Order: sequence, then C-alpha cells, then structure tokens
Amino acid sequence: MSVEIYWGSGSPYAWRVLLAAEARGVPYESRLLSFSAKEHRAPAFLAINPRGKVPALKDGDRIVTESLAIMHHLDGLGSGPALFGATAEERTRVLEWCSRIMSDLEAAVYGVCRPLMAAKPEADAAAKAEAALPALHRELGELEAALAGQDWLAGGPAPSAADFAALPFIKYLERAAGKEAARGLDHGVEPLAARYPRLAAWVARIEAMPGYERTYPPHWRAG
Ligand SMILES: N[C@@H](CCC(=O)N[C@@H](CS)C(=O)NCC(=O)O)C(=O)O
Repeated sequence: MSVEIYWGSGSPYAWRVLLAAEARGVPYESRLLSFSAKEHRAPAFLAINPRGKVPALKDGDRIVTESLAIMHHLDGLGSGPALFGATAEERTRVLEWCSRIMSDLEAAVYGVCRPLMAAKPEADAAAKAEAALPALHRELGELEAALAGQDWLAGGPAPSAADFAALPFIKYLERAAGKEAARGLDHGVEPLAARYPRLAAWVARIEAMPGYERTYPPHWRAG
C-alpha cells in the first residue's frame, strides 16, 4: 500500500517532501489540499494533523508531520539514493545542512520575499525587502561556495534531503523577484546564474530530475 502525502500548492515544506518521495522512488497518493478553500483547517485534515499544517504523511496507521521527519520516514521506504546519506558521516553532513537551511536560509528568504509576495504589498515593500538583502546574499553566497567541486550541498553522488529542503526556497525567491513589488529593486537573484552560477546549475540539476514536474506548485503555472 502506498503512502498518502497531504500537501498544499506553493508550500515549500510540502514541496521538499514531494521532491524527496520522487527521488527516493516512494510511490504515493497525492492529497492536494486547497489553502483558499481552507481544506487544511477542515475536520478531515485536522484528524490527520490537528495543527492544520501541511505536509503530512499517512502510512497505514502511522501519521508523520513536519517536513524533515517526513523525509526521514520516506528514506526508510524507498529504494532510490539515500536521502540522509549512506554512512554516519554523510548523515551528519545532511543534517548539518538541513539545520542551516531550516534556520538561516529560510529566515533570509522570507525576509526578502514576504514583503514582495503580500497579496496587497505595502508601499514600503521594496524598502523592506532591500533591508533584508544582505542577510540573503550571505546565505546564497554560502550555498554557492558549498557547491564548488560538488553537485549536491552535502556532497555525495545524488541529491539528499538537504538539497530538497533548500530548493523550494530558491524557487520562491526567483518567483518573488519577478513580482511587480520587486520592480526597480536591485535584488541580484534573477537571473540567478548572473551572481550564483553554481547555484543556478544545481537548480537545473534538480529540475531535470524525473518526477520534478509532478512536484511543481500547480498554481504557479497559472502565473
Ligand atoms: N515546520 C513545518 C512547517 C509547515 C507549515 O508551516 N506549513 C504551512 C504551509 S507553508 C501551513 O500548512 N500553514 C497553514 C496554517 O498554518 O494554517 C514543516 O517543516 O513541515
């Protein structure tokens, strides 16, 4: 029996879990919830995750929430390349990167993107985003440096949970940079390859992965 993955379009946490399932080769039933219809707050989903947050995974009677834990659970199910490394040393590296991404990269990306992505951006949205740019470029610079001489953030021959944890935030950044509120802002992230060529090549490697298209946020295709 395949697992069920509950997710929402555009949620970076859900996206990383879908990428991990595809890469690890875990068959899953897709349960796409509509945020606008508040399906994540409906009793049927609250019975799965009382916190009303996606992603969530159902594996028989077992429920797993929190994207990092879900990726770990998927690692135990699939037969593709390991998501958390094959040795203790590799696991340490993957967790080190996941931790950095989930604290520092996420905060830096949200600092820039939140003002730009607001449904009704405030008049000072660009100024707020601009103030957050130094922290963002510090993080992007570190990702760029890590990718010197290796294809994946934690090293190794295949993408790990660390790569899947990070990718949605880079895509979110590219999307925010194209928003009207970002016009005139010298954000330095679009096109990504201009300042971060290794990071852009890393994005392209993940985009070329079989199954990537199935994970792409459906509502992003509409613009
Ligand atoms: N720490 C959680 C974060 C999950 C999360 O915040 N999900 C958001 C979507 S990006 C959500 O479901 N929000 C709905 C809500 O809080 O009402 C994880 O890593 O899975």
